[in-house]
Amino acid sequence: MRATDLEAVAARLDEAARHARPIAGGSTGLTDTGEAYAVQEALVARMTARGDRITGFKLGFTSLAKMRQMGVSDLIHGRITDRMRIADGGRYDLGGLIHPRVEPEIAFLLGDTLRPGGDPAAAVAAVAPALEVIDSRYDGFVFSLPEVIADNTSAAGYAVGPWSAPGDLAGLGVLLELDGRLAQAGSTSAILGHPLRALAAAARLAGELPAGTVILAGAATAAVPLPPGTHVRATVATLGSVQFGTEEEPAGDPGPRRADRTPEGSS
Ligand code: 0L1
Ligand code: MG
Repeated sequence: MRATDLEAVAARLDEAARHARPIAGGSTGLTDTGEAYAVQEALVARMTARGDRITGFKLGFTSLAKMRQMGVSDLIHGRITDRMRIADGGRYDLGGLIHPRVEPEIAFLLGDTLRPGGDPAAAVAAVAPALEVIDSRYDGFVFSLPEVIADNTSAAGYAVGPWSAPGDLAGLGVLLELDGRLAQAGSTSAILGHPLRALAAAARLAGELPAGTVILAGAATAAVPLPPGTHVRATVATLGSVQFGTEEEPAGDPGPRRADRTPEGSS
C-alpha cells in the first residue's frame, strides 16, 4: 500500500476511537504486518500530537487462551500512553469506549535499558499485578492480524497495582474478579511459559526499551466484557491486587475519548 493509504487507515482508526464508531474488520485492505506497524506508528503519532505521552509497551497474544479467543497465533505489540492510565482503586469512565473488555496481566518497570539479547531480569526494577482494558476499533472484535496491529493492539486503558521487587514469577496464580465473582483464573506460566520471556520478546520486537518504561507482558487468561457499574480486580499470588470501578456510560455522544483520561502521575 502507498504511504498515503496507510495514513488514511490510521486516520480511520483514530476517528473510530475518538467517536466510538467502529469500522468493519476486513475493510482496511491491510495484509502485511510491516505495513500494519507503520499504520500503528502513524496512529500513535496522532495521539502524541494531541498531547499523549508514551509510557510503555504492551505485548498481545502471549498466552494460548488469548490466541484461541481471537483465532491468531502470532505475538503482537503496541504502545500505552499516560492518558490510558487508570488509577489503582480509582474510577474509570467507560463513556466513549466501544465494547471494552478487561484482562489480567503482569506489568514490569524497567530500571535499566532493555536490549535485544540482553538479560531481561537484570533490566527489571519492579513487577506488579495489572489490568488491561482493550477496546477494538473493529465491529464485534472481528479483525485480521494486520488489522489488530494497526489498531495499536486494541489498547484502551491500563491499571498497575503495587510495585514489588522482582522475585520468582513462575507459576503464580492469577485471578480476575468482577464484583467479587470469579471471571477468569490462570497462571503466570500462561504468559509464554514465564513472564520474563515476554520481556525478552519485547526487547526483540522493540529494538531497545529505556529505563522507566512500563511493559504489559500480556494477558494470563482470556479477556471478559467490562460493563459499566462494575468493580474489577486482578490478583496475582505474592504480588497482590489491582482494582478499579467502572462508571455508568453517559448518555448521548461520548465525544473524543482520550481527552478526559487522568494523565500519569496526576492522581
Ligand atoms: O492481548 C492483547 O492485549 C492484545 C489484544 C488485541 C486483540 C484483542 O482485541 O483481543
Ligand atoms: Mg493485553
